[in-house]
Amino acid sequence: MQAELEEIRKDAREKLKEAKDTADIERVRQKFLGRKGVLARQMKMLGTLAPDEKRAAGKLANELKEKISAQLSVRLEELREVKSGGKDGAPFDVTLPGKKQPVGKLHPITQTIILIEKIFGELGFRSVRGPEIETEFYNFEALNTPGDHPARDEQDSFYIDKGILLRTQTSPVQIRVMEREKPPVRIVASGKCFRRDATDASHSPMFHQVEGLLVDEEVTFGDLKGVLGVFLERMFGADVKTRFRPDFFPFTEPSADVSISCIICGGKGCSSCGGSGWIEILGAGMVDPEVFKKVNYDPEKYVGFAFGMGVERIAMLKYGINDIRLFFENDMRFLSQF
Ligand code: 2U9
Repeated sequence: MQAELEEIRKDAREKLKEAKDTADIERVRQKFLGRKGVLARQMKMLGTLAPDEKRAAGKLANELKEKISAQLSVRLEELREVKSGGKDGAPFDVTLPGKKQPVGKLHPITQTIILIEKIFGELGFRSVRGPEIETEFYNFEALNTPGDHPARDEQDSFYIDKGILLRTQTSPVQIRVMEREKPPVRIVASGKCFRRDATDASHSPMFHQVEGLLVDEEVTFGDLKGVLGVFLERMFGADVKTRFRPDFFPFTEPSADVSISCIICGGKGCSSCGGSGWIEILGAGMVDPEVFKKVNYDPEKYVGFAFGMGVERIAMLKYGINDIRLFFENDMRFLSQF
């Protein structure tokens, strides 16, 4: 009997070692400890033994039963740990170092547009968007740019069909708003614009603009200077000086080219500002009465000012970027810095 119990002990240990999952363990339990199992059979046979032998073998059989039962529990625990990956029963090992998840961000151009819109929002301007595919009427004619104007040259624009093109500026959005709404109007229109420019460090055939328009009664050039002065100070710092010089745009009269004192040298003159101490940053002017006529606004009653800026240029100056192409190459080493 002793020899048989020893055989059973070895066999149980072997089978438990081989067990791969809880189902295997249950099978081992049934085989050795079950009601019709190997040990139960041995217990039954005890009755056939002499009293002394019976006592000794009974003791051994009971000890073996407890031993196998304990080994079953240990093996079950081992298998649970392998499956869960951790000793504490969690679905993963909480002691392992975590994997860093890459967090998405807004593109620096989008961030810049949002910042510009926020500043003008605080000055009472509402943000508007419009179609990127436009008609010649909205993109040119309504903006006092007739068919023989140099800006209408097909070379400068991407035409989709006769009279249909990718917008070259965001101004058609303001025309659409004026057609829909009566003054007072106080809006900033932002988004993608397209021109047939060869790509280099400062040009891209796709770029972004933010343009503003304010129409009301008794608006002056002084109001325009005040609004742009506040914007440029908030964008580039309280120390920045602004300079307005005469310029020409078909849709504004008079028009101005607006510069800020160089943010690199403070106005002394350096390589960034070409030695002049000034950096051209946006264009502006009083809305040409011809534009008001196109949208049925009374040019005798209403006055307005408008301004426009290239977002890439603003972002390049603000963040010290020297090549516009960096914005559109989708290199994470560049983008993740913003
Ligand atoms: C309406 C009437 C007038 C928008 C204006 C500018 C001056 C200007 C350029 C800056 C750099 C375009 O991206 S850029 O090349 N823009 O200088 N834009 S006034 O004037 C308008 C707009 C809408 C109805």
